[in-house]
Amino acid sequence: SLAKLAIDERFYISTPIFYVNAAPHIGHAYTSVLTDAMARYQKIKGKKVLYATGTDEHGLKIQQAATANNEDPKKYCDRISDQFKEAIQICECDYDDYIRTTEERHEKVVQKIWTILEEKGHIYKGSYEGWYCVSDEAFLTETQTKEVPGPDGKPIRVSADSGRPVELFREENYKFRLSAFQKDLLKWLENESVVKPVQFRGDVIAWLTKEELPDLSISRPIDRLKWGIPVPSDPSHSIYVWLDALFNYLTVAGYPDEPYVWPPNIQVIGKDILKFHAIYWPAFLIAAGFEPPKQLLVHCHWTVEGQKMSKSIGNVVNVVEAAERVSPTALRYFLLRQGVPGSDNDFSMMQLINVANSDLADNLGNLLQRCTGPAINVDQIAPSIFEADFHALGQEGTDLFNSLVQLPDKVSKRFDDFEFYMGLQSIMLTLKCANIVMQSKKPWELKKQNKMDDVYLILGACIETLRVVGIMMQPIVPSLSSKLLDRLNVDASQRTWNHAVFTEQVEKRPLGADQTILFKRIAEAQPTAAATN
Ligand code: ME8
Repeated sequence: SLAKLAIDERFYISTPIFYVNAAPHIGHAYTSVLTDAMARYQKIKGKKVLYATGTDEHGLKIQQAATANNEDPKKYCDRISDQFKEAIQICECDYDDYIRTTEERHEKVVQKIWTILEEKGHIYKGSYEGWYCVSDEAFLTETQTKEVPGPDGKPIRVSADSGRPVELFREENYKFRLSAFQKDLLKWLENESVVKPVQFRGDVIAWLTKEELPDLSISRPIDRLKWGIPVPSDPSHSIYVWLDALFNYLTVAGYPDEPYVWPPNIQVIGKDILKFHAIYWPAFLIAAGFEPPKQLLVHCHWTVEGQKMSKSIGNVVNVVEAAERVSPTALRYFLLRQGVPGSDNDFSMMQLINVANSDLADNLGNLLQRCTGPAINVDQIAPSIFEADFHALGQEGTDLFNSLVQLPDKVSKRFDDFEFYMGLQSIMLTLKCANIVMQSKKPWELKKQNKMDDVYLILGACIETLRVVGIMMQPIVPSLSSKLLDRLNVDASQRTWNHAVFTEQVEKRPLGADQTILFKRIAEAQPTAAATN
C-alpha cells in the first residue's frame, strides 16, 4: 500500500475541505483543478498518488447556515456536500478519497488526537474574551479587527484580514498551548520549500516573530456550539471546528491504522487560510507527535470581472453552470492557463472563451485537423519521422525541431512548481511553430501536385509534435488529451511522462478511428451589461 512507500515514491496531496455553507464557485474549482493537475502529473511520472478532498461540515457557521435554511444540519450537509462532489467530478478531478468531517472515521481521529494532546499536557482550561468571526471561524485579537461603516452607515467591527463581521465572545473554553511552539514552527520554516510561493513563507515568519503567539481556544461550550465533535473528557464542550477540520488530513491518511500515509507531500490551500495551515496545523501536529507537512502550496484568489465574488453583488460564478456553458475542458484549461498561484487572477467569461478558442480550437484542434483530415491524410496514418525530416523542411522545420526537443525540460520545470500557466505557454509556442510549418509548406497544395512524400513529411513532423504535446496536456485537460492521443493511436502504455519527448518514429502507424472534432469552438459570449454601457 501507499503507506509503506518512501516519501519520494508516493505522493500524498490534499485540497482544503470545503465549507458546506454555499454552492461551489470557481475559487473552489481552482483549488481542485490545481490539485488534480498536480496529482495527474505525478501519476504519469510514476508516483503512487493519494489525492484527498472533501467537505468541512461542523461549526457555528454551518449550524447557522442549516438553521437559516430550516434544515436539519446533517441533511443540510448531505445536500451541499453532494453539490461539491458533483462540481469536483464535473471538473474531471479524479480524487482518491472524499472525506466528510461528519463521518465516524473522522470523529474518532479527532477525539483520539484531543486525548493525545491532553495527555501530553498541551491543553488547559481557560477562558476567552474577545472577537470571533463566524464566517472565518476565527478567534481574533483587537488588532486583527477594525471598524468600518456598516450597511446603514453605523460603524461595525470586522476582521481586518477578511472584512467579515466579528462578534464579542466571552466564554470558558479549553486552550491549546500554541505559545510553546514558536521555536518549533520557525525550525520547520527554515526549509525554504515548506511554504510556496516564497512570499507566503515570509508572511508566516513575520507573524511568528513580530508578536508573541497567544494560546488558542480549541473548544466551545456546547450551548454555544452544538454542531461539533464533543470533547471526549468533557461532553459539555464541542471541539473547535478548525482543530476538527485540519485533522481530516490525518483521517484520509488512514490513521490510526498502521501504517498510514504520512506526512503529506503537498497541501494546496488558498491564501486566506494560510495562518490555520502554517501555524495552527503544524503546531498541533508537532504537539501530538507527528511530522508537519512537507509543503504548503498557497494560491491567491479569483475575482470576477475585476470584482471580489460576493453574494450581495450577485457575481458568484457557479462551477456547474460555468462548466455546462463552456465545457469542463474549457473551464479547466482557462483556470490553469490563466491562473498564477502567486497573484490574484480575474475571471471573465469573454476571456475564457477567447483563450479556449484560440489555444484549443485554433492552435491545437486545427493543427490536428490539418494533419489527420482524410482529404489530406488519405492513408490515415501517423507517418515515420526522423530528425533529418524536420531539417529537410527548411528553417521552419528546424525551428519546430528545436522547440520540440527543448519542450520537455521547460514544461517539467514549470509543472514541478505548479506554474502550469508557464508550461502551457511553452506548449502553445511549440504548437505555433508546427502551425508555421503547415502555413509555409502548404501540404494541401503539394497534394494537388501529387507530391505525397512531401505531404507526409510535413504531417509526420506535426503529428509527432501533437503526440508529445498530447502527453503533456493530460494533467491539464484529461479528456481532451485522451481523445487526441486516441486519434493519434498512441498506446495507453506509451502515455507516461517519459514518453513526452521527441522520438524518431521508425514505423508508420494507422490513426485511430474517431474523426470527430477535437474541441468545438465556443460561441462568443453575449456582451455583459457592463460592457455595453
Ligand atoms: O476555508 N479564489 O473552506 P472554504 C480562489 N473549510 N480560491 C478561493 C476563493 C476565490 N475567490 N474563495 C475561496 C475553508 N477559495 C475551510 C478549509 S481546510 C482544513 C478547511 C478557496 O470553502 C479558499 O482559499 O471557505 C480555500 O482554499 C478553499 O477555497 C475552500 O474555502
